[in-house]
Amino acid sequence: MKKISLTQYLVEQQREHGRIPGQLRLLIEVVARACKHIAIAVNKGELGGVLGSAASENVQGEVQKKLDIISNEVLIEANEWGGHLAAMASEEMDSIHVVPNRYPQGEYLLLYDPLDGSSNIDVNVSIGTIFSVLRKVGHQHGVSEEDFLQPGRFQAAAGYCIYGPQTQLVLTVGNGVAIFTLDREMGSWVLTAENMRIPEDTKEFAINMSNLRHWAPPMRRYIDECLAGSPGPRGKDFNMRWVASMVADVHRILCRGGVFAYPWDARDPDKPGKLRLLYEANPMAFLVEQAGGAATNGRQRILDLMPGKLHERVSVVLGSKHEVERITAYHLEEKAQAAKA
Ligand code: AHM
Ligand code: MG
Repeated sequence: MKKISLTQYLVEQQREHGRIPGQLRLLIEVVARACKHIAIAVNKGELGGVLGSAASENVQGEVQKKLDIISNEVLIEANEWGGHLAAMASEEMDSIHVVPNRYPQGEYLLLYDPLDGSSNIDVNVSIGTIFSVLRKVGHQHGVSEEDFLQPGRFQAAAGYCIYGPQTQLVLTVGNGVAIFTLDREMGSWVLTAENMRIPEDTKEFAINMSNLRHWAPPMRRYIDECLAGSPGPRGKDFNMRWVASMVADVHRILCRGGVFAYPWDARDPDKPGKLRLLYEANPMAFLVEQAGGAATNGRQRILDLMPGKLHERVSVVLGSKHEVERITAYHLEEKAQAAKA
């Protein structure tokens, strides 16, 4: 079998579909290279002294792991000198990181969660890097946080790297979803799957069930109906999986279908959800839609949401289309009933 490298894939996407201008290709290749570095650190684990917590918190008050910080730095160092970026934003940084004056500024913005699935780092369970690429649309000089506040449908590219039994890069540039597997001996990314399709129906859901008592009634209704199995209203038995690394749960859904939800819950009613719109929900929603699935916040398409701030959180329901539509319909029914009452 002829091996197609990431570079060849990107060159061909540009040639055939005009989708990847030079700066975007460089950006994707640089992110992919940074992910190789992160993969090496992740693989070394205790041998590299990278496990455990750092003595710091991020802007959202979450304790940072050493690998969160290392991964964030690897992505900054890899990306700031190439001339393809104007600025970066990360789950692990309080504010945006503008490309320093000593380097040329490009037209793209890179957003990322450097190491998603932090709670799994120290227990050797799959984790990942999630990224999203926007174009800087304003023509004003300089770059500000407002430039990042664009609905996800404007993403030029998105993807994630999963550090699991295999290290894989999953990418969309708006023309389907492709998977590249890291060939460690060669040090290169090799195309191993293309045109990923998420089945529209599924019997598998992914949700943190321990939060059930805190969910809103539509979410509980959906899960109760799944749990009722074949004698229940759905007429079929469901299976449950929850890795607690979004990359791993989304990856499974991309490969064999399923529905993932991290809904609003009543413990912190003012917080719309746990996951971040710009670093997690948008890139994953873009990938899932490109593979024929759907992604909503329970009421609206994720990719249409207008972010109000950089670290905005959101409820997430994504995966097999018909299940996402069902969960969304349950939420909209409740909203309509509340409006009538
Ligand atoms: P993180 O970015 O701090 O790792 O948090 C995001 C992660 C997701 O990967 C995962 O879906 C979720 O948090 C798991 O949350 P929980 O531990 O509540 O099940
Ligand atoms: Mg995360």
